[in-house]
Amino acid sequence: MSTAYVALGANIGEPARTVRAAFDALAGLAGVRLAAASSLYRTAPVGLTDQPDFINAVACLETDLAPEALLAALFAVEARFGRRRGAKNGPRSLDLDLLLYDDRVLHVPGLTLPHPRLHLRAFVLAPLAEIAPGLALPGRGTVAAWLPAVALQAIERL
Ligand code: PH2
Ligand code: MG
Ligand code: MG
Repeated sequence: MSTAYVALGANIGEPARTVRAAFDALAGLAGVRLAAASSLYRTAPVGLTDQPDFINAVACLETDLAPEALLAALFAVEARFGRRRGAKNGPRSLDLDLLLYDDRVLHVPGLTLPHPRLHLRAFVLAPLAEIAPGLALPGRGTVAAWLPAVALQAIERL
């Protein structure tokens, strides 16, 4: 069994409802157990700022799927929730990003582990710190240690 962390994000439709339903969808995947779910957070959009606020959260999964198979399963859940691939960083009905998979460091087309921007984004770090503050980011220290670096990003726990 491996441990993976997944970021959930949505800002189209009813995002809070979508993120809650997405936790259930993750729990229902074959070969996956939902080990922990963070609170939901309302977060200001990062990157493309002219779009609605996001609802973000993080899930801890225990899985016997390999990273690529888990990523494919995440894409299938996104599609089930009506995800269309539009503008980079633009609005989305549901985004599921694989953040970490054990302490794997991986660079293959379409998948980089750890997620290359996770330590720079409050909308990922705050929910991750809620469920795994002492977790080590391969090569970068703990989740909790990175939190002060993103303290100015607007984010509210629901
Ligand atoms: N996702 C992005 C780009 N910007 N901003 C917030 N607040 N939350 C997100 O999930 C998000 C974002 C690209 O996936
Ligand atoms: Mg994303
Ligand atoms: Mg994504």
